[in-house]
Amino acid sequence: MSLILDWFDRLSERRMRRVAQSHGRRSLVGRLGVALVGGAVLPMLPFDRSGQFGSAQAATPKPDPNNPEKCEYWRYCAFDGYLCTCCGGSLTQCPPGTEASKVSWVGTCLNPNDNRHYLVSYNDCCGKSACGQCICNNNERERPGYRLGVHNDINWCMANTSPMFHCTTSVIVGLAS
Ligand code: ABN
Repeated sequence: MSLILDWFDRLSERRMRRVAQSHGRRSLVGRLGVALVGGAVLPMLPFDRSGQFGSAQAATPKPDPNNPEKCEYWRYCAFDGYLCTCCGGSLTQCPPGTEASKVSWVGTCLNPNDNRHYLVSYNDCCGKSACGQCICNNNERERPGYRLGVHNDINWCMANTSPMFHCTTSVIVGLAS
């Protein structure tokens, strides 16, 4: 009988110690210590301050500034309309059946290939309904209507025989001074 009681005593003691270890004062102090040290060390660890995560950067390809069929093309910095390069025309030529607007607006765009600024004339192409392909709206140095020559948000076909707007070309006028 005493053997069984001894065994029961030891078992109870072991259990009680285990409970005391995980819920007692010492364990609380231990956990607090871990939290304090962790809180102090964590901000010292090196981390990416660039604002962009590596994986996100890898997943998003950089826009190509040299593709005239994309809105990111460098000459389109103050463009507003449909790219004529997507509408049967080119960077500088209106599509067949349309004619260049008699008036236009200008933008000043940085060419990343030679790091120089160029004056770009944006001419709407007139005479057909809206092309509807490759819409593009960039507004670098663009100004409201009271600075008409650098305002892009109106139909520049207004002075043509047909005021119908189709798409827009981007012609280099020269180096910006
Ligand atoms: N300059 C392009 C355009 C045409 C019609 C309406 C808004 C903008």
